[in-house]
Amino acid sequence: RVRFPMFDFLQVSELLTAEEREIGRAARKFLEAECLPHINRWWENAEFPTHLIRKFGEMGFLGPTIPTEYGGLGASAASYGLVAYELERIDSGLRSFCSVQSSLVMYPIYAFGSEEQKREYLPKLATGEYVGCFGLTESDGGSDPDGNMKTRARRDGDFYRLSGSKMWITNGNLAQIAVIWAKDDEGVVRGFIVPTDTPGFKANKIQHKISLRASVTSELVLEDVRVPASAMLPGVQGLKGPLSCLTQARYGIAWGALGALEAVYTEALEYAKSRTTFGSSIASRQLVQEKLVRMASDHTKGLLLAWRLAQLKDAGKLKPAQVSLGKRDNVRAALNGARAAREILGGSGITLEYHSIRHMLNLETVDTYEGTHDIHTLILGREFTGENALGESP
Ligand code: TGC
Ligand code: FAD
Repeated sequence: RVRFPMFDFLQVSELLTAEEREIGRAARKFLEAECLPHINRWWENAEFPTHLIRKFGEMGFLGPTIPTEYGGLGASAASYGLVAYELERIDSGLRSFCSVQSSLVMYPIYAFGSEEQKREYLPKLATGEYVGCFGLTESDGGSDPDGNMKTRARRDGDFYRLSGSKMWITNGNLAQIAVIWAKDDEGVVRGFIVPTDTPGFKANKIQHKISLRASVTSELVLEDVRVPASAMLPGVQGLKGPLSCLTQARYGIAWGALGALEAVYTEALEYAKSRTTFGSSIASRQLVQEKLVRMASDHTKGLLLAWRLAQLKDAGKLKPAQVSLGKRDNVRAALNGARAAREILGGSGITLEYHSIRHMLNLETVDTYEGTHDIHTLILGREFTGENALGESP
């Protein structure tokens, strides 16, 4: 049996189907050829490889779980997870691009859109002809999207007029369409598909990031943006609309972070074996081995967790709090692993000759977006105790 080539101490690959392993293997081959040799330069220059968007579509990275009739692969949850894993093994920014497109733009259109919206947008998003972005967060505080949502959608005959602004929006300056969450005249959260060339819509690229540099992040400004009422997603209302999308993306991140952890573990292990101090390799030192064992152990447990989430997801039994556990713990394990790998690399670890510090800096964002580490702690605290320590939204 051909094993999927990820670091896999407990042979989780044996739990995958042949098709899932093949999807993972193909993704790794493509990304090692097309992205790995260039990623440090793209990151240093704050460039996203826009020339690869169509190829991501051809590879099935955009909406893999969306049914084939709408342009997706109709693939399993584990396949989607493995694609996220392989993308983030190269860079969290590449995974972010695909997470937003698949989970935050294609998913809400598929789950909550009209048949017309699905037919109009999903095939174009699947090929990469269209890029989408997802506007939930506002500048006053992303952790409480309901309490802090000032963007309004006012009904005007057969139209809505959207006014407000969104902050920290991945793909904002690349997008042809934005899924914008706004409160209607009754104060109910609704989702709108907004073409970004609509008059009054503006995207301003956020500069000077020292994390997720190979990803485009933007502020969106909506000044009386007029869209037909048919641009509204009819199938959902309230905060559970955007939060359901986040559950999809957080699930992918639980897998993706392990790709970054594999990358830094492998780099640190190879470096440790080849570096000699005081007459022998640093890999022979107990302090270095402790760091490597912690990384490998966290990866092993995280992979079992991610695989179990995939099973529950395909069975339709996955609960949001279970996804919070995967996102919270796997991302923090990867961030701690990247810090340890950077330390094992010594002075060399602070340069872009190696990959660990780039992963480490990226993972600071991943630990923050899609619900911060502490917000997921409080979601889990609420689940386990029945007590809400998040505080009430006004
Ligand atoms: P709460 O009362 O908990 O829930 C309101 C309604 O929503 C339902 N719900 C969920 N549904 C699906 N999935 C989830 N994860 C859900 N969580 C809650 C809930 O059942 C309820 O439904 P109903 O029918 O009773 O109305 O609302 P709350 O205001 O107390 O929520 C608090 C909290 C912390 C859970 C929530 O606001 C939260 O998750 N905050 C963090 C915000 C966040 O993660 N933002 C991410 C923005 S997007 C992003 O970061 C993209 S990065 C992309 C990339 O580049 O990869
Ligand atoms: P705040 O909510 O202001 O939180 C600040 C601190 O307070 C955090 O440490 C938090 O854990 C803590 N805190 C907050 N509330 C509590 C509480 N009740 N108890 C204890 N501690 C608390 N958003 C989108 O909508 N779409 C995107 O595409 C997108 N992409 C992003 C890309 C990047 C690079 C970044 C950095 C962010 C992106 N985000 C996006 C926004 C992201 O989801 C938010 O940054 C995140 O939800 C946190 O919101 P905040 O930054 O406003 O921090």
